[in-house]
Amino acid sequence: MSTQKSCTKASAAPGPVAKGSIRIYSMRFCPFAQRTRLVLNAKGIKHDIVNINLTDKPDWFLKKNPLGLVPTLETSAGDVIYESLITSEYLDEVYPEKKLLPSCPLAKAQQKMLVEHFSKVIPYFYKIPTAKHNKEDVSGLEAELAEKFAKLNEELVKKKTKFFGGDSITMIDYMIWPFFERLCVFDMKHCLDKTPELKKWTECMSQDPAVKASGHSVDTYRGFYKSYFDGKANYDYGL
Ligand SMILES: N[C@@H](CCC(=O)N[C@@H](CS)C(=O)NCC(=O)O)C(=O)O
Repeated sequence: MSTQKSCTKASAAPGPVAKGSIRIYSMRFCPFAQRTRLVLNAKGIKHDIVNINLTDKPDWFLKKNPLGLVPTLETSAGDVIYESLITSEYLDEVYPEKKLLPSCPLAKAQQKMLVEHFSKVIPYFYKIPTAKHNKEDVSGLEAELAEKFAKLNEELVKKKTKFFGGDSITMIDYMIWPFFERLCVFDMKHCLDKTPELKKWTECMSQDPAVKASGHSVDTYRGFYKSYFDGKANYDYGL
C-alpha cells in the first residue's frame, strides 16, 4: 500500500508490508524523511510510502512510533525503525548493494561527526523562514548561516573532492542535502555566494537521480511552506 494523500486519525491502518518490500511512513515535505527516501531511491530498494498527516496522526501510527515522527520504517516482519539517521544507516547495512557509508571505521566516524556539526546548522532553516514570515530582519541570522557554510566549504576545499565523502555521492551528502534543497524555496540562496565549492556541490547534487526523485518543484514547496508558516500545514499540497 502506498498513499500519496496523508493518513489522518480517521484513516484505516494500512495492511502488512509485502514480502521483499519495506515501508516508510513519511511526510512529503519533511527534510528528515527525505533523507531516508534518498537512501531508498539511491539504493533502489523496493518500498512503499505511507504519508502521515502530522497534525492529525493516526493512533495506529503512534503505536508504531511513540515519538510520532517521520521517517519511520516498517519491515515485512513487522519490525519498526525510526529516526532519519538510524533508518538510513539501517537501510545501508541491510541492503548491501551500492554502499553509501564508507567501510573504513575512521571515514565512517568522520561522516557521522560532520552530520553532528550539521545538526547545529539545521535550526537556521526554520529560524530564517519563520523570521521572514514575520517580516523581521534576517540579516544577522543569514550572516551566521553563511559562517557555518564557510566551515562546510573548507571541508570540500581540504578534501579537493566534488562531494563530502569523495568524488561520488555517499551518505553524508544525502544526510545534508534536503536542507540545501530548500535554500531556493526560502530565498536564501545568496547565503552560498561566498562559498563557491559548496555552491558547486549543490549544483552537482541537484543532478543526482535519487535527488531528482525525492523532491518537489520550488512552487510546490513554497505552497506547502506558506500553509505551514500560516499555521495550517497542508500536507497534501499539490496533490
Ligand atoms: N530527529 C528526527 C526528526 C524528525 C522530524 O522532526 N520529523 C518531523 C517532520 S519534518 C515530524 O515528524 N514531526 C511531527 C511532530 O513533531 O509531531 C529524525 O531525524 O528523524
